[in-house]
Amino acid sequence: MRTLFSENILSPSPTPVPQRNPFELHFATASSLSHTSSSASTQSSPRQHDLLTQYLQQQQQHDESTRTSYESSSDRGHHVRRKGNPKILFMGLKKSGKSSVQKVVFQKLSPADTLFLEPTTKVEQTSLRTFTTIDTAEIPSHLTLDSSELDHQPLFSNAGAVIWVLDVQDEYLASIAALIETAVFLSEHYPRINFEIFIHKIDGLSEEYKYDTFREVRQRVQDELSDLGHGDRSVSYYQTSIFDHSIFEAMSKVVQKLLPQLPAMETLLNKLCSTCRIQKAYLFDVGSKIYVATDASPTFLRDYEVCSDYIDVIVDIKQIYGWHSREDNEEGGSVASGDSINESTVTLDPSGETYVYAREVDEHLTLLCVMGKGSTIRRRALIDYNVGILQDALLQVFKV
Ligand SMILES: Nc1nc2c(ncn2[C@@H]2O[C@H](COP(=O)(O)OP(=O)(O)OP(=O)(O)O)[C@@H](O)[C@H]2O)c(=O)[nH]1
Ligand SMILES: [Mg+2]
Repeated sequence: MRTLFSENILSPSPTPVPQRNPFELHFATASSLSHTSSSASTQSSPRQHDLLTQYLQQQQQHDESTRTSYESSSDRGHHVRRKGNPKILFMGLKKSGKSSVQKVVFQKLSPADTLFLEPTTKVEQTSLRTFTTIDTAEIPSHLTLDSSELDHQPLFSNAGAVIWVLDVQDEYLASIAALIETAVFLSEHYPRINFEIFIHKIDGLSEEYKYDTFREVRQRVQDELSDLGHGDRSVSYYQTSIFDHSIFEAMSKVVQKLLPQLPAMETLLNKLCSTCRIQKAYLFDVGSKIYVATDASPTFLRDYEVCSDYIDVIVDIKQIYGWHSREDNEEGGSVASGDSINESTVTLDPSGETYVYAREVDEHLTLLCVMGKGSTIRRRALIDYNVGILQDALLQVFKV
């Protein structure tokens, strides 16, 4: 399995410091482990832990030293590190779908039930406790930016992203005019806020019309921003619908840009994928089904869909039966709860060579790996062990 990008591209530094691969450490001792069962995955020697800690410290120092050059050289908005929780503001015209998006993604409302949502009349703020706390706020369409009722400072000063929800099933030229006003306002007053456009309700369009609409909206926005002297404003576009996986994928990408832990998580997943020949790895937030990080190999919607459906199955089974921790299983043994391994696999083809491997990292995060051909059962002990190392590293990343 090869990764798409070299480490040099992933790293913002022009001369990246060579990094030790934490997953290679145990291969030296792999022969002694290959006969052990998956329980080996949470046991590692103090020396390995030391090396892993060393690796993480190097990573943090490296991140610190490159932060300044990265931010100044990149487009405004991308991967800007912020203190505090990610905060996302939803804006858009009336009935464009702002409340629906939030409720479907973060509150598990069924898409069909969004029909009965009441119109939003005042700024509604919500705080969601997932793997981290995500703050969201919906700004009702009647509160324009020049309205005296709208107090910008508390809303925008600590926001990470503004999502403009544009309803493509409606006359969208008025929405484009309003979003340009917002983009210009943000450029002038809050240039560090990411501006994201959800070209929303695409479920009602034919394939061909979907693409044409996407292209037209993007072209108009870019032209108008250039005419107003804000052509360098970085704007991201997503085609979304609450009736399929597209809304979760788009929201994943928006949230990822606000996570200071993203570079560390991506590096760890890349190393894991290249070492264990994993086709694609996702780190999912189970509650919302958004993925908080993935490796650098190309993302296919199908992989994401399979993993996302698998998360549903895991959650359902968990709700019915619960997880049996080793603590429950071992008679009288006092095993720390962190030592229990919650993992499962589902096979995608009759040969059993292609399968999805799931492993719970903590109560919120689950790692899902799409295993390609060649990941036979004989490699499972190594994969389990590697994933155990990754799990420890991720827990440290979130602790820092
Ligand atoms: N077809 C389709 N309809 C959607 C989608 N998202 C939302 N809707 C519908 O759009 C309507 C308006 O949704 P809301 O979420 O209330 O929109 P809003 O922007 O919050 O509306 P206000 O708060 O009144 O400004 C509802 O009937 C939803 O069912 C979508 O992706 N596809
Ligand atoms: Mg609303």
